[in-house]
Amino acid sequence: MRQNTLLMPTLRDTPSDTEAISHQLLLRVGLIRQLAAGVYSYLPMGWRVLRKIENIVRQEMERTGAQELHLPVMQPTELWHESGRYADYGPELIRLDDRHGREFALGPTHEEVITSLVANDVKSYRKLPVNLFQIQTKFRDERRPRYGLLRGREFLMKDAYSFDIDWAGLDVTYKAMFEAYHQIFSRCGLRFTAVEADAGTIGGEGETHEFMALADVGEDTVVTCSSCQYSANLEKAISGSGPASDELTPGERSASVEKLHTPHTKTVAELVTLLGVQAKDIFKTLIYVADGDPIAVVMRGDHNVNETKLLNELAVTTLELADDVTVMRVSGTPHGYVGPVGLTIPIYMDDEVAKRVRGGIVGANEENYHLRYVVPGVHFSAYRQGDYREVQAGDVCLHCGAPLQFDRGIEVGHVFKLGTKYSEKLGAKYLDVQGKEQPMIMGCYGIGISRLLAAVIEQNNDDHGIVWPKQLAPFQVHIIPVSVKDSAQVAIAEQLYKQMLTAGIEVLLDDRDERAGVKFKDSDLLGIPMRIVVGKDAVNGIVEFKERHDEERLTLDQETVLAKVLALAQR
Ligand code: 9G3
Repeated sequence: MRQNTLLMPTLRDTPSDTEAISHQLLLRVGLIRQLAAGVYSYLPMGWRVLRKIENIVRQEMERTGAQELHLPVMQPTELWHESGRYADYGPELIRLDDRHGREFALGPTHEEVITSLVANDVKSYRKLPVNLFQIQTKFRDERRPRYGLLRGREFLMKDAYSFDIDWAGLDVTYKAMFEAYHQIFSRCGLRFTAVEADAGTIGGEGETHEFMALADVGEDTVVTCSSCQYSANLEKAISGSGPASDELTPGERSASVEKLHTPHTKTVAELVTLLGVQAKDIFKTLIYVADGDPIAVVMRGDHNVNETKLLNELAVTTLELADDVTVMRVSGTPHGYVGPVGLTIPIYMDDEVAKRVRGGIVGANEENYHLRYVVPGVHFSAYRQGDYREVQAGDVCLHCGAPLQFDRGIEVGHVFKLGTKYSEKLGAKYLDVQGKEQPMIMGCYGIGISRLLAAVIEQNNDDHGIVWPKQLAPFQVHIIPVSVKDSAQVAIAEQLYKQMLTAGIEVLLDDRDERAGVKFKDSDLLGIPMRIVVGKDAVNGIVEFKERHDEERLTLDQETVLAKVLALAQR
């Protein structure tokens, strides 16, 4: 391709109000332009890379036997009423009325559409399993689109939906997708990890995994064991805690609760200072409102509530910390002095509290007072006990005891075992070999294509611009004649250009009448893996060769540089 007419408007400076490096570079290199918040145009070079990613995804999906199809963006909202999800997403689900007043949603995902399609056209076990995928624009009206392509309101997703006759079949399909995802992200040159994840509102009875691209800008926290394979999203992560404290002596068990005057001591830290105790000897009580009902969570003072775990335990849709009025109403006490003893609302006690058989310090449900030697199960009883704790630095792996490490991750893929959640609601049934009607067992598998483009840039850049993994670079070679007014330079550049085109190399020729400095800066920004500079030595048939990822510059004659490019391009 000749660069003179290429629409690639590079920017010298970092655009304002951009925090993510990928957002800055996508704009500076001229790969995207913003049309509206969270809504982007892909310029030729951006679209060229996106299509390379899509093709890798297509190849690996089709290798598993999945079939590509293409579903509408406009979805009749009747389907969302049928699946029962219409109200789940509120303003995030973009809706419109057509000219006849019929309501449509702009598809944020396609479970309802694909399941109703399969329900109508697949009836027999002989036609299963089937795995259907598309690469389609999705719409989600995020309240706060941010970080460019990392969180947009209109974005490109590969979404696949599998239909099996039973769970064993789904396990086979899920495993095939899992392996295909490893292939896809590896071929994209991404550093990633697959983590156990929380199914969230998508529901479904089975396991789910997320594929996380490791990057500091990532909104997710990935917990990984430093020695065994354990890896989980923090939302779901579990860990080994310290040893259970030993049994109480009879004397200790009979020790009665002691009331402590603790004026103006509302936080764990203040209690630790006032009483000279450790945070783990304190049991803090947090009041939440779950689907409108108040509940209490009792947690060790040095631990934090994992609200995703709590949501799953409660099986509610809304959960938030109670406001002061509610705290006063349910405990008769202001913040900071609430405790479990005498509470009438259901108490959810974390496992780590139950292990503190020697008892702990709790709010006395009286302002400026706490209680000491309160033993779980003796002085208060829990409505439910479980793991509601957020794993934290210093915890050890539950499986092998090694220390856990914490990384930031960008979710670029998410695979789910759905079971019959949609096939029941939308009537996707098949006749089994006995002629009996059975619900299909489903799975769904997403990859954020446009988000993946940004994640690759997050992981592959330096001070001068993008350093593409060679499989994704918009071109393999960049030929730069220093001056298009120098006929010797132009002649060599044109010759090399034609030789590479003939050899099937993807080559970009910078034929612009621009200063050398501008050409080199733009070349560094765009990050093509190999660069050939045709300068003053052109008269002797000598050019300069440099790879984008290192500083070494070679001066080579024409045939040597061609041979080198061909050799590197094949690898
Ligand atoms: C909505 C809106 C936003 C959503 C959803 C529905 C996320 C929604 C979860 C999924 C699950 C999988 C198939 C590909 C892989 C992910 N955000 N999810 O269902 F109406 Cl507004 O999309 N879908």
